[in-house]
Amino acid sequence: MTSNLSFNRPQYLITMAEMKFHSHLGVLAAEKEQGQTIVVDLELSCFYPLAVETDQLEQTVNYAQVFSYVKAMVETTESDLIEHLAGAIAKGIFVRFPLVAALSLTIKKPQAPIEGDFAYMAFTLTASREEALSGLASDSAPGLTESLQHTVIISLGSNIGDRRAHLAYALTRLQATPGLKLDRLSSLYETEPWGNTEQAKYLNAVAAFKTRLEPISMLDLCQAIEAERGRSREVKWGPRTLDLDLISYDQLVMETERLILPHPRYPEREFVTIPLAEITGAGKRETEAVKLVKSCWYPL
Ligand code: A4P
Ligand code: MG
Repeated sequence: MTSNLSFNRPQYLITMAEMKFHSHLGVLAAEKEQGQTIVVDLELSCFYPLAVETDQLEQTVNYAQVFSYVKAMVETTESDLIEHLAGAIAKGIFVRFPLVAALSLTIKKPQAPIEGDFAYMAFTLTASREEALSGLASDSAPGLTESLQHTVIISLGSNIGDRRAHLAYALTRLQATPGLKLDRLSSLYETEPWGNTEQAKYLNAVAAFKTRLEPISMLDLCQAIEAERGRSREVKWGPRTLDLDLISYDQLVMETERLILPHPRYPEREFVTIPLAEITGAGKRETEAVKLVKSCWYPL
């Protein structure tokens, strides 16, 4: 299989070649009734998968999950055309697998109902995340950067497992979402637990993103990312693999059942106010409870 992707900086490629499925795809009635073999080749160009360092399956694109998804799509499709099926699979992969930055997908029909000698008929689709998902966003303005007019401040915290890897995963995942761009990031701080003090120390940081997403979509996204790191909500202020709180969204003041802005408790928490002061230009500072660990800890 030859690569259809062109790269202008180091990339990470996952290749899934010659996956064979039985499908009822096709224009002709005979194809729909009897079905035929469909062969799929897939190349996934990824954002940096932390698994390269950590050897953890959840820090890369799990190709077993991608395989199950492609299989389900091909085996249950009601499409007539391989072009249509390819478009649906590509979009579904970007929505489900946030580390996929671009992909090349080829769907082959070795038994296409044509008289003659051939290996297969095929369609190839190559797309980037931004192209594939731009139509799904609330405004589909072509100048994506121009429409990133809001500033959202997010506080990141972790005190279970590989704390730094959890925070880096969250940043990578947020960056990979269309309509969000990392603007400023604080240093990494190690902090004494606040609230419930019978737990391990935290790593904390604060990040500012430019965005066009609505506040509630930001909350949905943050909670989905927490869940991906196995976050469970058992103890209030208790230990957690990953906690993402929305500190502010522009100058917006709002109070709904799910979301309060600015975050109601942040002014009393040094693990937020100290990194926040750093990114808003007040300079770096430390206290007994909030210690600077590393300045450049994630590539901006
Ligand atoms: N919610 C309302 N407004 C917001 C907002 N602005 N951002 C709602 C995020 N969520 C918001 O949050 C409970 C609910 O708050 C959410 O379902 C959302 O709809 P949660 O994260 O599920 O619950 P929680 O984290 O147990 O409670 P809480 O009060 O949000 O705790 P925090 O504020 O997240 O604090 N000590 C140190 N050193 N470092 C830490 O990072 N973190 C915590 C947790 C405790 N102690 C800590 C740290
Ligand atoms: Mg929280």
